[in-house]
Amino acid sequence: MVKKLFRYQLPKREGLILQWDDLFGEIAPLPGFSKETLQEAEKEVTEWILNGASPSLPSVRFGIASAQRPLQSVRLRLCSLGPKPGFPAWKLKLGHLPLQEAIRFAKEHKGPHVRLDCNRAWSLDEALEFASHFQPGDFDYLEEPVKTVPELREFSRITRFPIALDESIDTDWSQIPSLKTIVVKPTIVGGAPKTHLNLVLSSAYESGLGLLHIANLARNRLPIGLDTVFEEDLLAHPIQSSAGVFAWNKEEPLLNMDRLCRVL
Ligand code: OSB
Ligand code: MG
Repeated sequence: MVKKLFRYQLPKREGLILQWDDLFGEIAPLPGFSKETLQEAEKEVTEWILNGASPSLPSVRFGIASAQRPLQSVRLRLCSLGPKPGFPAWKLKLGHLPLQEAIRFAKEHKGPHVRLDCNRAWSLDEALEFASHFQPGDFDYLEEPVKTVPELREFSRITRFPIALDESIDTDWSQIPSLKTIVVKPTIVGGAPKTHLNLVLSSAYESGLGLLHIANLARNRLPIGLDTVFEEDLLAHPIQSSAGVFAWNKEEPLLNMDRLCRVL
């Protein structure tokens, strides 16, 4: 049982690659979203390799589980980041826009295939003002409109807008009456939970290796949130993500090993 640890640095991302015999997993906490830092993750996976200490950090649990699963070829419906013709679903990021611009942008692109994401940017009043311009059926769902869970419960109760949880996944789901979808980032939460609600798997800007492991976890036909493929990547055979499809054919070798720097 050979275990090796590598570091990678891409123009827009850094992380760790764990090799276990001939399988690979990615450990790449995302600053601002993960509770752990890359340094903490490296320390924990190193202790797991050297002493078998059981891992607790989400990114480390996802990476170790990944390094025990052979990757399969995938072909999945893909949700685009931004309005892109031909994709079966669109994610529109609203949180960085002034409220009136967010309303204008959402009016321009409304439709049952449109997922809105605010990343908890709004106050309850701002979210209610936004909702007053729309009907609950105008979009697939609204992800994380407000800053706190009590505000989210109020927003859901008042507007009945279909809601998706992402950052607030650890709350009591039964408190959100119009909850429709759970967005799961395996790097952030450690794996994919079981639920009867709609489960949408999503990237935390992993390299292609992490994206493929997430794609391999998909168990439904909902367009997957993996429209974050880097131009410069670790995969020897790139992911084809165009025309609304995320596709990859299993071929050796898996990785460009010269992009990795061994640390253990
Ligand atoms: O807000 O859901 C987010 C990626 C990294 C960090 C946060 C988010 C995202 C994405 C990924 O939106 C793409 C997607 O989920 O469709
Ligand atoms: Mg989100």
